[in-house]
Amino acid sequence: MNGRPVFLFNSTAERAAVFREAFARDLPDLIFADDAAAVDPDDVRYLITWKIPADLDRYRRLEVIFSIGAGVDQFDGAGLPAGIAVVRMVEDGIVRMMQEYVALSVLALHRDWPAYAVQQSEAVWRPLPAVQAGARRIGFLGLGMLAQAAMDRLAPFGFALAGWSRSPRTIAGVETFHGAAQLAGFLARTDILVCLLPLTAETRGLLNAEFFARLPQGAALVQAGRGPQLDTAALLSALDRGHLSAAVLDVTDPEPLPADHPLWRHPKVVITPHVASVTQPQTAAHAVIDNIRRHRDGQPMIGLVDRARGY
Ligand code: NDP
Ligand code: OXD
Repeated sequence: MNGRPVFLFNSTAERAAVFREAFARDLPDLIFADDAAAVDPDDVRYLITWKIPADLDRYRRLEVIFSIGAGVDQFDGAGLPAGIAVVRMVEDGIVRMMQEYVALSVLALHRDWPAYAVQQSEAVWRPLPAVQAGARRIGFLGLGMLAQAAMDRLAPFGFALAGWSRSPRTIAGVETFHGAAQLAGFLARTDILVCLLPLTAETRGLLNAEFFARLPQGAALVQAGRGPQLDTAALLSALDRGHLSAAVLDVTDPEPLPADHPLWRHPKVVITPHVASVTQPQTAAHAVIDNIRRHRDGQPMIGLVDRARGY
């Protein structure tokens, strides 16, 4: 132990280069390390990583684990020592990219893009009935950082916006629902459903056959939360019966999706490989440095995870 606290970085070399420079400039008293073997484990106070390393118990004086992403479901929260704070990534780059992805997907579904792609593959020139934005009801599962940011982008189009959360929320211009008792009412008024929920014991498998049955005929799905929230067989059945019209999936279970999976070739499904939103190192380094300063000053960190709640 040499006494100087270490910030241990466990992600790509490209991100490490950006973080190293920012830490040298803004937190010079911390040692920035991206090689775990080169530091004394007793000096490590902060760790940033996507997955928890198998040898975490080496770091007996670790105080904070930062997720390199916005989600923390990849950490086995239950297995972490109680005294360690867990912080998810809250940074402008993630927010901006999710705004783009959700706006792109909702507009594509609103304007029947998947159906026109099928028509194009069959050389069919046939206008479909157009619904005006004010008559299109968009519903968000989750009313957190990303959902609210995405709504900000969609609001100027005039869509009818609603969202469902665990606890009651009041958001200007948004019809809000919460809790299990209000889920059915929320789904019944939703034409395009956007899932931006964290993966927890409560949300795993939530999007199942019974859930889809509560959506109106012809509704569509954007799934940008986590793959295990979705019952894929139930989705395929709802699409094949025509109850759902289309789905845009950024997350699947498993990831990557196996080459022979029926989702890949389904004409009503658009798949992207978990790229809706990606941590941007410049803005992320700034956010982590700000949080370390907060932690040192005894201030609450932005994105601190409630470990009992799971997000
Ligand atoms: P937040 O923690 O800010 O918001 C989560 C929202 O989900 C809150 O509104 C919360 O309710 C709600 N929620 C949680 N559990 C339940 C439940 N059981 N029933 C109803 N509502 C619930 O998260 P973010 O917006 O930052 O991120 C959401 C998720 O997006 C991440 O956890 C991750 O899984 C996913 N993500 C996906 C990415 C991608 O590229 N596809 C990139 C980044 C994130 P309440 O308001 O009451 O707390
Ligand atoms: C994240 C993600 O959680 O990329 O940031 O899914």
